[in-house]
Amino acid sequence: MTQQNDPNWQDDSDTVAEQVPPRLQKPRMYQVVLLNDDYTPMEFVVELIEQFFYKSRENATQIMLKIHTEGKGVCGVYTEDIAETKAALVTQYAQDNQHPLFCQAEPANDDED
Ligand code: TYC
Repeated sequence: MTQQNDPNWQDDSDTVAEQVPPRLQKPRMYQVVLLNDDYTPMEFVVELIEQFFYKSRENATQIMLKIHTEGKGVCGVYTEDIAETKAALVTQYAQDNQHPLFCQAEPANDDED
């Protein structure tokens, strides 16, 4: 049947597709945290933060000192998969170098420091 003799044919050439708002949510973010210990050398921690978290020497030193004095410190915030992978890689790297340094990923809490 052609459009000329189809009784149900409608010209929709000027119809605008309805805009449906995308139902997307921001991914939950995870912070990668280093924990203090009494044995891992400060220099090792600073270099590790520079290498794994792409921080400047100055920023890495500040983060290391915060961990040393407060017990733990955030090195970076990522989506869950990346944060978990980074934490595992950092802990493994420390173990490979015979240091007890521990790194973990935890949900980032907006109202927490
Ligand atoms: N407390 C360690 C020292 O005095 C240094 C240190 C800093 C260790 C940060 C771990 O995540 C850490 N040598």
